[in-house]
Amino acid sequence: MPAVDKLNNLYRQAEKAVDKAVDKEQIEQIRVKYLGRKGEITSILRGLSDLDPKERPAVGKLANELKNKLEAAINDKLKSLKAKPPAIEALDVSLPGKKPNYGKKHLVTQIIDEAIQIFLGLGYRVAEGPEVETDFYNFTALNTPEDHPARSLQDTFYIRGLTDPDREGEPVLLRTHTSPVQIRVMEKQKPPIYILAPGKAYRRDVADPSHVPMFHQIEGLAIDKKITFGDLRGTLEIFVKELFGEDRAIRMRPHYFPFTEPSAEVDVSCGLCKGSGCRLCSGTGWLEILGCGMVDPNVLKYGGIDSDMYTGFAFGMGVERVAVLKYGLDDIRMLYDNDQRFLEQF
Ligand code: 2U9
Repeated sequence: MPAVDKLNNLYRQAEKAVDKAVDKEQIEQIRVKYLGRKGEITSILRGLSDLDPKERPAVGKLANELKNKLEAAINDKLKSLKAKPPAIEALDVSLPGKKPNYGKKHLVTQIIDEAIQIFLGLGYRVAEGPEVETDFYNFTALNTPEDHPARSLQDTFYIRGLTDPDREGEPVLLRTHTSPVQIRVMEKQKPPIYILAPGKAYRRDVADPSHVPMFHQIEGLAIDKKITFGDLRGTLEIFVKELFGEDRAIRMRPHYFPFTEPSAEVDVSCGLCKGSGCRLCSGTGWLEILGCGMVDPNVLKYGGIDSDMYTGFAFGMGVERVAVLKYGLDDIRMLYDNDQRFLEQF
């Protein structure tokens, strides 16, 4: 191909490329390709001496002209790229915005809040107390025998080196239930007492699908004249139906706790199979959710309450367990993995 035609072709290619270029980098690539030290137009200018002497002047003139023209086109393009408004101005403000990722209450907090609302409606108030407790409030005042396994180093987190300033030599520990809160209220307040004690509790359990060493409890205490086991049953029935649904039933089975006598465990009818038996309820039709009983007179005495004048009932439940049963969770630890894809479902 004659050198003049080759030059014209190269220029047309270069011109098209400049036209299409969208940023400085692409322009720079074009400049190097055609006008750089080893660029295609530069090479033709450098190779003039190899051409037929008759062709040289015309090729040399055209090559210089096209080189200048391309330089000018490149400079113009760079200017127009700079002058272009930033992409953000092309934003369509009439489009709906991106939904911000709002936080929400943790499932455990939601269940505690729901329980509080139910019991506020029954005339209870919320009581709180320390998570670092003394042996007296956590065990002794709750009628727990000195040799009870719950007091062992295997089951309870003792705070090494700390002892109760009010009771010489007695250990300080992380409360294993929220019950010491109720003892503290009994000490300060005369009956009638109707309180709900939600909060954290600690036990030396290795985490597995149904245990975590820190968990939450909701406990309740009612002390008044003539409080009966029937009041306890009625209260729990109202609570369970409000929390799980009106179609659910409860049943009570005799049990033993050091702090209540008589004591019972409470089951709710299985919501998955409606009582006929399934995987969730291990074929029984019932799910265990609560423990309860009439407050042992010894416990009333430890709280400074006259057990001849007053009776009371108490109950307790694990909040994480309620979450597992309400939503059929496979593993309690999911509540504390902090995987948002899990947590945001509730
Ligand atoms: C006082 C007197 C009595 C609280 C009670 C239970 C039964 C109970 C368990 C449920 C599952 C603990 O989290 S769990 O492992 N609790 O079964 N708790 S009666 O009784 C009290 C509390 C305070 C002054």
